[in-house]
Amino acid sequence: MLIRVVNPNTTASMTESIGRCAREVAGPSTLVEAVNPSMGPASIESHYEESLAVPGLLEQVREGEAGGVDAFVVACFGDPGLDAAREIASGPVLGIAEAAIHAAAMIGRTFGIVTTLGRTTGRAHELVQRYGFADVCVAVRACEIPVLELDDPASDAYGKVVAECREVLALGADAVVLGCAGMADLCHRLSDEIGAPVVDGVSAATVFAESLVRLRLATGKRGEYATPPLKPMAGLLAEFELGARV
Ligand code: 2AL
Repeated sequence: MLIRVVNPNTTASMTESIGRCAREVAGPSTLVEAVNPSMGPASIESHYEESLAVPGLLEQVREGEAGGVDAFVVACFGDPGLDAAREIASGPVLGIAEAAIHAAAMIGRTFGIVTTLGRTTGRAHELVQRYGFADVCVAVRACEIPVLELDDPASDAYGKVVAECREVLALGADAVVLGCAGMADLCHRLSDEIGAPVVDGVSAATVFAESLVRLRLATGKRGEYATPPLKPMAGLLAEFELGARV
């Protein structure tokens, strides 16, 4: 089975770290390919960047689809372009927020989210609502560290994320959801430190995607997620015309 994990930002070191986390949980007969787009923002922490990350994500989904990928993971906590990716993929496409939120709700009565910048908390609330877990999510907290500084020791990301995880637990959460793909490698250490389950969406989405393929469940293509109609695309987006060269 081939799972393509797409980091929708263009930072290759983050893609490598995401790939390591996904491979750690994938089964022995699953091949995980971690990729990022050729175009787009270096990290995604605003609506502008989220929107501009979507063409590059779709480029990677189209390419993967042509290459026989069985399932895709969108490895950014805003789940950018998830619906659009489902329209052009035949297999399952899972977002990491979607996967983490569902996993957290299965292991706790309540959960909280710890994310990067405060400005991304609105999107996290919106996704919790979309997936139907608004009553289960007790808090969305930000550690105020930009995505690309998470792995800089000078940022003390680990200490700040631990502090926010503890706040979330103090507010009554049974589990903590990590609100950024760049936090994936902190997951087990954090869980040991705070004494509560910490859910990383990259690994949750990888295992869920794998399970759906094994269950022979794919994206329903009869309605909203049907392949979009063919039509001309102008200007910089001309290559995104469906039927055009991938
Ligand atoms: C993210 C993420 O997962 N990747 C990225 O570039 N930005 N999420 C976030 N909350 O900042």
